[in-house]
Amino acid sequence: MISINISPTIYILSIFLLLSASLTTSFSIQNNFIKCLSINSHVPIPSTTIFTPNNSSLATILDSRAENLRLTEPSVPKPVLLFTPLNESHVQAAVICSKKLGINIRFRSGGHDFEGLSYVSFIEKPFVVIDLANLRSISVDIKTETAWAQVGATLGEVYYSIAEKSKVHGFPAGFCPSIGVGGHITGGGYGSLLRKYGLAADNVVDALIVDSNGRLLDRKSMGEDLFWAIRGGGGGSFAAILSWKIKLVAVPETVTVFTVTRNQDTKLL
Ligand SMILES: Cc1cc2nc3c(=O)[nH]c(=O)nc-3n(C[C@H](O)[C@H](O)[C@H](O)COP(=O)(O)OP(=O)(O)OC[C@H]3O[C@@H](n4cnc5c(N)ncnc54)[C@H](O)[C@@H]3O)c2cc1C
Ligand SMILES: *[C@@H]1O[C@H](CO)[C@@H](O)[C@H](O)[C@H]1NC(C)=O
Ligand SMILES: *[C@@H]1O[C@H](CO)[C@@H](O)[C@H](O)[C@H]1NC(C)=O
Ligand SMILES: CC(=O)N[C@H]1CO[C@H](CO)[C@@H](O)[C@@H]1O
Repeated sequence: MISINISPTIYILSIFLLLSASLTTSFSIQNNFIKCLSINSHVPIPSTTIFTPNNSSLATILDSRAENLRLTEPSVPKPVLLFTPLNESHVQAAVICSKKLGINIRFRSGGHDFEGLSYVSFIEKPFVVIDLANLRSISVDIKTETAWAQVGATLGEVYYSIAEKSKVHGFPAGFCPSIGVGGHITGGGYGSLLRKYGLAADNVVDALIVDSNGRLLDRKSMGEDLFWAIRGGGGGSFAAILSWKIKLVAVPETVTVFTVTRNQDTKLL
């Protein structure tokens, strides 16, 4: 029998050293990422867009668009950094830096992912969350019956912007107004206009993306294969989407909405 005696002092000391080593590592990951961002972005990065565990507001902003509350529990892995880009160039820099530094990256648009894939990573650590909520402008052009919607816009904001310009145009997408157009269209997107017009992804005519090399591409420069894949292949799989160009569809000026509730005893005629 071999027995190893470790004195409590050494034991406590080594735990302390281990802990402080891992803290130092995570601080240096953050510092390296922040440094790398500023080197690789063409547009200055305001300090108000970067949140680390040093910022007391990290948890607030992280949880603010986390639709699945079970995934906001303290036991669930947290990002080492959350970045809220204001410009396309910021997203390009984030992709380049996460690749360069070997950090996992999660993109979040509306945060409605049921499994929290946009703000939690169970497999690879450390990870950063790129929250695209600030990229949410929408421009509707009734003449060409199209609109550009940045990914941080919600479905409700898209529907509202269209309705402001026309009472006879709409867009076939999901029911819940707080869903982000970013994640929604990457996975298809079905709603009440499904039967007549198909999925949201069927009604996309162009997109602006950042590919895994940090290049900013549109439909023409990405090519038809990638353009096909991003419309249904699932979020976070092929590229970071920055905005979608959507085709508006015709809707009647007046619609009637009603809910039929029925139970086992209701007779359907
Ligand atoms: C209450 C509720 C109601 C819903 N109703 C409907 C419905 O009526 N019809 C329907 O079809 N679906 C519905 N859904 C499902 C919803 O469409 C999907 O969960 C969708 O992926 C959410 O998009 P998001 O941007 O809000 O989510 P997020 O959580 O931000 O993202 C979802 C996924 O896409 C990735 N992603 C996000 N943004 C980008 C981006 N810019 N580029 C690349 N990848 C990105 C994320 O990393 C994640 O993997 C509903 C979900 C909820 C919670
Ligand atoms: C966070 O705070 C610690 C301790 O004050 C510091 O060493 C570290 O550099 C800070 N991290 C960042 C990213 O500024
Ligand atoms: C990003 O910055 C470029 C260059 O300054 C500018 O042309 C572009 O409009 C900006 N994009 C957004 C979304 O603000
Ligand atoms: C919003 C905010 O205060 N962000 C700061 C969080 O902390 C990092 C590093 O500690 C700063 O660079 C950010 O400016």
